[in-house]
Amino acid sequence: MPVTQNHAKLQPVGHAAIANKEAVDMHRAYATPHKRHLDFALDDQQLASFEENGFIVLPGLLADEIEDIRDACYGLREREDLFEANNLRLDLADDGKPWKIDPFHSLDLRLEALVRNRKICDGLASIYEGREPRLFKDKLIMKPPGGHGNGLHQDYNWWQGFPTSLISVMVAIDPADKENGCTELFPRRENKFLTEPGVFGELQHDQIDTSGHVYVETQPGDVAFFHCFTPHQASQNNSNRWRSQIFLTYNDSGDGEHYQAHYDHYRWYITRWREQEDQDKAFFM
Ligand SMILES: O=C(O)CCC(=O)C(=O)O
Repeated sequence: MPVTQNHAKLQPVGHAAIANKEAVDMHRAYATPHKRHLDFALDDQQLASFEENGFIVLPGLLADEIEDIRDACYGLREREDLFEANNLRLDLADDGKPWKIDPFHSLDLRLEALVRNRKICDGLASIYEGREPRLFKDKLIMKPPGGHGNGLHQDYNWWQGFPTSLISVMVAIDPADKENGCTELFPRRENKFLTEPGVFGELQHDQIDTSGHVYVETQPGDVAFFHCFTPHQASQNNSNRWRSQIFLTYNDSGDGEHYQAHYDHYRWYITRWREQEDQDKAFFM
């Protein structure tokens, strides 16, 4: 069984494309009149590692907070009001168990707070030269036993036309390992978009340098940051355990606000991908 579905025929729409680098630099200068102290900034070695590989793993970063976050995430599985065929937030596995909720953070105050957690935001701000991150997308991938994985891709494939400052923050809720389909990251050797512009599609393994591939085996509260050009994949869950992970994606606030535009785009492509016959009945709830 293929690990993912083929979306190659879908054409993305570029919202808010920022073509002019000079304009972006000027906007960033205005967006950051002064630098704040960042209590949880990445250190120089971590920043250099992120710059070199396009990802960094931060074991235990949210170990103190994870119990509350996990309770909130597990609570969403019990929310019967969410489980409606036309609810675009939900993505179900073949057996009807929840595979993903996207977006999810607004469903619980503890998850709303996570989006603003300073350990996450300061770490990102240190990558963004002191500028605050802005939330762009938030999803909870629960990957139940038997749930499918994701083929090799760069996230920017889905976000073409949006700023290239996008970085995803993965927060481990359940223990993750090779058996239940942990996230796998490949160092970003080339800081660029590698597939055909304007087309949704995965990467082939021979398109990238696969050396340095990492299975991100995690304990609850471990965190990883990875850039939108960083190739990654995850295999099917071949265990009888769930593999819940949060993915929060942010852009550099110097690049503006794109959350709503992203979800407009997302709504557009998932209704076509799911062949939703009656568009008016689809909703985010
Ligand atoms: O579930 C994972 O580990 C990876 C998810 C992923 O690749 C994605 O959502 O883009």
